[in-house]
Amino acid sequence: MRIDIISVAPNLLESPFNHSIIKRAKDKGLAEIIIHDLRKYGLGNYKQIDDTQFGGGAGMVMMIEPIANCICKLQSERNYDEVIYMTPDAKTLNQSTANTLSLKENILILTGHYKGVDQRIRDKYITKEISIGDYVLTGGELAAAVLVDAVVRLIPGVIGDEQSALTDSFQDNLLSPPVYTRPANYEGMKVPDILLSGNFPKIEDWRSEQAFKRTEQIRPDLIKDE
Ligand code: 6GU
Repeated sequence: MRIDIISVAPNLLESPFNHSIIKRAKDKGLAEIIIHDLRKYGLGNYKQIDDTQFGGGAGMVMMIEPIANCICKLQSERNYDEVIYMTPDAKTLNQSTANTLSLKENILILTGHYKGVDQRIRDKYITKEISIGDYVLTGGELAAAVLVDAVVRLIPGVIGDEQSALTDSFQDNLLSPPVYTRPANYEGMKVPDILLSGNFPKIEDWRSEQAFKRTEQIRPDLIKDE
């Protein structure tokens, strides 16, 4: 999978993609992530990328031309399955969206800053808008990093133990059950007997039951949404 990200703060995206699982995915050739500095497409000597709002109001708006020029250049080089705009005024990312995106070949992600981008960019180029939650971040970069992490770890071969991505919280709309490792007794706090029993069908039943209980308690909305 190839992921292109357009950003005015490319430095913010360096660290998240150069460690751990995402780095391994890149090293294995399973994911290619390329950051494009929007400033290079800025207008005039000052490389202008934002301007004041029509109609007045505080905050700058990202201009059409630099973004359009950058998107058009990239689209002339390959077809994108989705052109995604990261913005708080969009539907919230969930596991189902991450699963769908993990099957795509080329994704282009635009990250916003300031008051956001001129609406006409959204109307003309954007095929999908994603928020990562009901709060406001300084810019879309960290949100894009969250999206890329959620998607790339699902690409077949990225996580060694294939089973592990499938049993994550949310993969079945349930939170994960509690997990334990050695020691079996820590200062009198014991691991539930069932997990030491070796009875694997019973252990699975217990885990399902715990997952359901936890979801009911903490995120009843996940069960109601079914
Ligand atoms: Cl995608 N961008 C920004 N700036 N803030 C957010 C967000 C995105 N998702 C939640 N908050």
